[in-house]
Amino acid sequence: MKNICVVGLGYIGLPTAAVIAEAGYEVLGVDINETIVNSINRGETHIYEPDLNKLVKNVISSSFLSASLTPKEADIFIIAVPTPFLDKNVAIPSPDLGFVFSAVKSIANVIKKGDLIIIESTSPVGTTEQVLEKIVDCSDVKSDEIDVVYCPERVLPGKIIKELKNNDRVVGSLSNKAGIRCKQFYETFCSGNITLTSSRTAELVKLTENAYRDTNIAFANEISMISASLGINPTEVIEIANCHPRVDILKPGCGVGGHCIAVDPWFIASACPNQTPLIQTARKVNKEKARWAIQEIIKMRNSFKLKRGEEPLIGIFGLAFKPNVDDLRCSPALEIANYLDSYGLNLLVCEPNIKSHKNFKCYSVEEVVRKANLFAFLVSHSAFEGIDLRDKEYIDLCGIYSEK
Ligand code: SAJ
Repeated sequence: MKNICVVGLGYIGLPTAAVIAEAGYEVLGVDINETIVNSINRGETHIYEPDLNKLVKNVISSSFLSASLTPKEADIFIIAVPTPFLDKNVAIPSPDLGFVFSAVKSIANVIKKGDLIIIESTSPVGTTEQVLEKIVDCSDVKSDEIDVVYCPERVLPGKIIKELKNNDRVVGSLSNKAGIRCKQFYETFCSGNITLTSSRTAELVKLTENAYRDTNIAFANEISMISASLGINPTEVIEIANCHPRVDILKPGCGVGGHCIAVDPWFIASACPNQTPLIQTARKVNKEKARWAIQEIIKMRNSFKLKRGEEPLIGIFGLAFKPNVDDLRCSPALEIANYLDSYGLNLLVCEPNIKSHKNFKCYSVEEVVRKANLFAFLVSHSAFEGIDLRDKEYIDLCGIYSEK
């Protein structure tokens, strides 16, 4: 049986390492964070993801998975490190491949002839070719002695384990032989179809998937702002429009967050700034949606203050970047709550998926409903479904509570 080394034990790397270990491979997971490495070796997980905890416990106790700060020799290396962008404060941010290249450097002295190196990190077009060059530069192997392929992760947080085992995959390679090798490996733990193509095509495929979703959500967000200014319920508009057999609009929300959909479209735009007006506008519309949400909440508070002559207590439902996760990374809901807090509004925050937050005390649904005067729904967590707010004033920014 082959030895596998997975570099990066975050939201993608750890579940991937655990699923591969469950399939019977001996897996070494590598991370630069000692706390994470130690906790995994105790069979504990540092992220919340359904079924992950139990799986990690099992594969650690059966010794199919172990974690380390340094890589060891292996037959297959999987790179699953973040690819953020460089400078957020420019019109078109460009990708930061720093983590990918330092992962490559960290494995360079253990790579040997015949190894397969798989990049799972979402990457701009041309990365696979650059990774091969880097490996050749900083190791003893020649370019025709190893196989470097791109097989982007496609899993949805909240469903990672299931999707790792079942989703279709795309493998992009620099040679047909490398692609077939990678496909044969994934087929041993993934039941989805595996399509082979060139590395550059696969790189653009992954970015296209996320840019498509961002654009669809931007359209939904634009429709929601149009509906609000016309006094029409956006949820009802989209639900009815989606009854048409060729219309499939996603849900409007308080903005688009996380480390994928809000980042990856820029990897296309920075490569082709003049050919991406739609992709760039979608990003702008989705960013604007959070600012619009802030203004709507402030308007609701101002009219309460005008009517009652007192400062209202505003119940904020949700801080996470999307429904039913505990992940606050790049969360528009958190950004909105932080802004309103610094603006001086009195907030009562409810985020049922986390225990505490450095800026906010987290209250239960019942407490917020009992104490607050006004309510803003930012994230459609299932814990918020069916809350009885009859006769109460609220704003639904995530389509969970809209009356028809
Ligand atoms: N959102 C909406 N309306 C929707 C759907 C999502 O406002 O109808 C918002 C969410 O609230 C969130 C953001 O968009 O703030 C992103 O959430 P998401 O569930 O759309 O996507 P991610 O970022 O969790 O995962 C995406 C997925 N990509 C696609 O569905 C094309 C996933 O399959 C990828 O693996 C992941 O990006 C990634 O890592 O690239």
